[in-house]
Amino acid sequence: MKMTFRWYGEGDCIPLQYIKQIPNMSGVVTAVYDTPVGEVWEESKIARLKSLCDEAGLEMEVIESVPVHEDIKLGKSSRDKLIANYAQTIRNLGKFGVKCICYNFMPVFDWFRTDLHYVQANGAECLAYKEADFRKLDKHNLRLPGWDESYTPEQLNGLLKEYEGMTHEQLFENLVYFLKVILPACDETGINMAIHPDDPPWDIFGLPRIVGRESDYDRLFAAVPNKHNGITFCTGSLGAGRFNDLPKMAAKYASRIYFAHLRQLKFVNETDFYENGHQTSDGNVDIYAIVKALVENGFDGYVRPDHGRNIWGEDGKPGYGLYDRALGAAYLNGMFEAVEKDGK
Ligand code: DNO
Repeated sequence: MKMTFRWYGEGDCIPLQYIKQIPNMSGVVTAVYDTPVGEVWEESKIARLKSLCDEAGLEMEVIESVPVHEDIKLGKSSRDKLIANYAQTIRNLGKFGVKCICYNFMPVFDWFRTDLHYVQANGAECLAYKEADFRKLDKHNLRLPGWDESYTPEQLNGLLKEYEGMTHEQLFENLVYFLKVILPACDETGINMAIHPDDPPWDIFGLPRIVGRESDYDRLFAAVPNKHNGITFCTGSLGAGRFNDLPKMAAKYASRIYFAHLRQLKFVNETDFYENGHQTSDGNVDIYAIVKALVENGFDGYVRPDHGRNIWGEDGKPGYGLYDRALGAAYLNGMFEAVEKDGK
């Protein structure tokens, strides 16, 4: 495995040098952030990012994310041009040594939590989900914590309207259509696509979600068997669904898992949870069993510590501060070393 760390480009307040100082850190997971969704990422922008990483002694082999335009998810006639642009971005990234692209196919919203500043008894701050707070939200007048606030309320309402009546089957067909058109660019460049699960892995605000459980992956790989069609195995997203058996899924799909987001969550009742330190004993996600399942089944992809808490007085981007993610990386490094050595 290669340990990596998410870095939000030049706007990130965490310097690359600090990331490099974390033991066993091979590279960063980053993106071009100033190109509108749907347009081709220019080579000059990718080159700039790459040279910053090179200077810091870090690889740039994983991109998270190249976002998918809503028209592609909606299956509109404008999608062909947008998908061609996406394929061109893949080709451009391939020229700079990128090996894996993380993306998602969630309509309108990306990951979702109801609280970005949940304070734990020990004073640490983290992200949390509370069903009762979720139910209070009015989808037409949303002020959601964390997600991209680039939509005006009018745009958001317009978009939600366009999705009205969209079924899971249609959304799935639109995903398959998208993959079939871009995969030749992956065959050429060797880049693996790694779809991020829906977070949380169920429909929200009446929008269909199609990547959140074992049967979804079975269906996806049956429809698109190409080996470049792979997974970002996000334990926090999949783990929010109590119906998912994560070690089983990790074992079953290990050869398709190109990227693992390892994070912890702790349920406080049937539906509500908060995110916690990475350690298995800190929550409901059995990190040890997942790492073991991955390693024993030949996983050889990228790993990153995911959502950390804000600790030690840090006021970092929620989920993405330095300290707790660095602790997570150290824990995961030890876990992989032990499990890998045991297997030899
Ligand atoms: C949350 C992240 C996601 C992820 C995208 C991938 O912290 O894991 O936002 O980057 O869903 O496209």
